[in-house]
Formats: sequence, C-alpha cells, structure tokens
Amino acid sequence: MREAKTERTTKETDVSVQLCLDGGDVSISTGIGFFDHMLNAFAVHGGFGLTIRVKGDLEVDGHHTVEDTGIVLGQALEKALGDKSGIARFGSFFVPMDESLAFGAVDVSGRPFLRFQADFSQERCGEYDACLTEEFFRAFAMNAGITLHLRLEYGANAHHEIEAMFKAAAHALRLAVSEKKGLLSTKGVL
Ligand SMILES: [Mn+2]
Repeated sequence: MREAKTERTTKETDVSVQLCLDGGDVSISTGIGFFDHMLNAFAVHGGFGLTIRVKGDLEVDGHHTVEDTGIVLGQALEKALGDKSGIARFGSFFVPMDESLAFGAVDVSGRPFLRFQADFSQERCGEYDACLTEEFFRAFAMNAGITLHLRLEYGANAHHEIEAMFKAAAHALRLAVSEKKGLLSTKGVL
C-alpha cells in the first residue's frame, strides 16, 4: 500500500494527515464545514484513503487552516509516492457540476508548479473564502512536488465552481498516480 502520515504544528495550526493512494476510509475534520466537504470530495473522487484532523486559528479566519492543510497533505502525497516509479505520471480531467465546468491536469514531475485560473461567482461558501482555493492548491502542489494546472472554465455558483475544481484535481491525480510499469521519463529519474 502506498501510504504516508504527516503532521505539522505551528502557533497557528495543528494538522495531521494520513493518506493512502490505494483507497481506504475517509474522515475529515478541519473546523470549516465547506472545506471538509471539498476534502471529502477530493478523497472520494481520487480513490484515496484520507484522514485529516486540523485545529486552526479560525478566530482569525480560515486562511492558515486551509493553507496549512494543503502543506501537510502535499507532504503526505510526496511521501506516499516514494521514488515515483510505477505510475502513469500524467493525468487530466474535466468535471462538470451543473452549470460549472472545471479542468485539471497533473504531472507528478518532482517540479512543483501551480497554474490556477478561476473567477468565482461569489466570495464565500459558508465560513470558507473562495480565494482560499488557490492558496490550498498552491501549498499542496509546492509540497507534493507536482505540476498542477487548474482552470475554471465557467460557472455561476461558487459552491459548484470550487467543488468542480477539487473533483477535477482529484480525478487528474487519480490517473497520474495510477500504477504503470517502469518510470516514464527520458531522464530516467523524477
Ligand atoms: Mn456540494
């Protein structure tokens, strides 16, 4: 099983993540209902086992909680992938959600990069600020060491728009980490 446990404690947050790329139970608790909903969708659509516990400084706002969850989840992915051999490496996917459409593309490259393009229709979903979506995915991609492109094509409802982006990222990643013989690189190393 390709799995990893990661933890991080700062004065702002206390985050623990348990990730299994080959499936398992999903249990998410960050203190932000909408963010839990997104991470749950990410795990289920990625086919991942995922436990996340976060105690963050929500009396400030959701920023540290969301960003730090991205950091620790990214570290878990990097660790779970090991030497990155035996995976498809690339994955891309479109996800429609009612009126919204999102696209995601992943290269498990060892080269951290985020390209994020989205113009959300509303600023907030419950206690979650829509702008934190980019913060989450940047922290995730940087710490996982993956190249991640996410684009919201169009939409009218921020809940659908953000959820479509999390699901597009999950499906693209599911394809990229799917097992395949050998190491797909002209360099011979990732
Ligand atoms: Mn929903």
